[in-house]
Amino acid sequence: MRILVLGGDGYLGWPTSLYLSRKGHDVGVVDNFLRRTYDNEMGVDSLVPIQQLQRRVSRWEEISGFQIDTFIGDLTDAPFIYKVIKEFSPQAIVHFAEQRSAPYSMIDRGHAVHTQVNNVVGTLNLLYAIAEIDPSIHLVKLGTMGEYGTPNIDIEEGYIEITHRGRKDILPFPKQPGSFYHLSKVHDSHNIHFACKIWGLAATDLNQGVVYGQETEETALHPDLATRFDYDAVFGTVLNRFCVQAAVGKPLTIYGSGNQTRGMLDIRDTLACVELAIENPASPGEMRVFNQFTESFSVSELAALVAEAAPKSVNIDFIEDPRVEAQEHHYRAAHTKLLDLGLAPHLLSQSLLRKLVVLGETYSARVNPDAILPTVKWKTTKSQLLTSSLNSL
Ligand code: NAD
Ligand code: USQ
Repeated sequence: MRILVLGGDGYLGWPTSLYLSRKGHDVGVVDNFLRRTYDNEMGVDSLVPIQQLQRRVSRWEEISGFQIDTFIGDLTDAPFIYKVIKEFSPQAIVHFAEQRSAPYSMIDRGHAVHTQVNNVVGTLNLLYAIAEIDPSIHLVKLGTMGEYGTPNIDIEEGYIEITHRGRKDILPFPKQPGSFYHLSKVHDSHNIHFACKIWGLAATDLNQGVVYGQETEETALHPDLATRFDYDAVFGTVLNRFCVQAAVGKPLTIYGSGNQTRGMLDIRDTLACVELAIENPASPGEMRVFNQFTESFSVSELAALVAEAAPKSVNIDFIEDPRVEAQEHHYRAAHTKLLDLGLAPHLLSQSLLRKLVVLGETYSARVNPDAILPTVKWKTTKSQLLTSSLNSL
């Protein structure tokens, strides 16, 4: 198939592009290197050195013999994305290309606005481009489990059957996201749902949990093919951070009680899930939702597992939660649809955790110790709010 991967220079987009290319698909990568500019803004860098996109692609072509087309530009630039879709003529589009950090979106007004404009406008441009150029293109969109929040009932896959005052309907599952980033995903989901309804588009919304890991079969073929690995408090995700903290002898940073529970998955399963969604497309007019995670853990459970895997002794610190989030909550989320399509999960293992700690040790000289503790707080003070609103005048 001809598959366009939006955000194909990122943590997940790059290994997905290689994986699909190796499977014999014609892959095109779109990216505007926004993620690399956030590194400059935040004064951090991927733990593992990564090559520029053109270097990565030429190394891949040399090793695999498969070609990957690249298109450098911004999804919020409508003429750009129209041109790419006309030129590449994809049958499926995998959309990873968003600002994906919750803390980044909560820095201040400007970062919240940037996140929502980048994500919501980019996706809206894409929906129009698909509808106007070729409505048969299957859109596979990366959403997030965080769209649901932590309701006191079991979470379903996208939709819930509700009986109200004697009448029954199947409705989108209620959304209670926990950051302006997670909210941008909810806005996207609504826009995609509506576009499927009015234009007959076919879309799969992959409500993905927190991803961990760094290596895939393809990225392991050469150091130039490595994907990024973030450990800092803004872009690093919880388990990846804990492994690097253990590697450099810093205490593991549990926010609050540590009883917050999240759905998680191995990076290799992200690739497999995307492939399953592409191979089994949604029908015209359908917006399907798959909950894309394989296991759930509380933050404290993750810290204990990392401490057990680390070769040296590890301290665990309970620090004040910089976020506003439920720490004691019910968490049981359905995730059977991808398993039904044949997903064979890589469950979290001590051997993988050890490998990630060793990765942290290998690149410990690249760790910026000032980037480990969280600095972004969800609760904005009155004076900050005033400055923010004045800035917008
Ligand atoms: P990432 O930031 O590493 O990759 C995103 C890529 O998209 C970057 O290369 C960035 O430059 C590009 N991009 C962003 N905005 C763009 C725009 N307007 N035009 C063109 N390119 C743009 O993020 P990731 O961790 O690879 O996540 C990919 C997707 O998966 C995101 O949508 C994210 O919300 C979702 N997701 C990630 C995780 C996770 O744990 N990493 C979990 C659940 C969902
Ligand atoms: N946490 C800690 N200590 C840390 C880091 C995080 O206790 O050092 C806690 C957080 O408070 C939170 C949980 O761990 O309760 C998860 O935090 P995270 O930073 O790993 O994940 P999150 O902010 O939710 O975002 C990440 C990705 C995002 C994706 C989301 C999936 O950055 O793109 O959408 O995971 S989900 O969580 O299912 O919404």
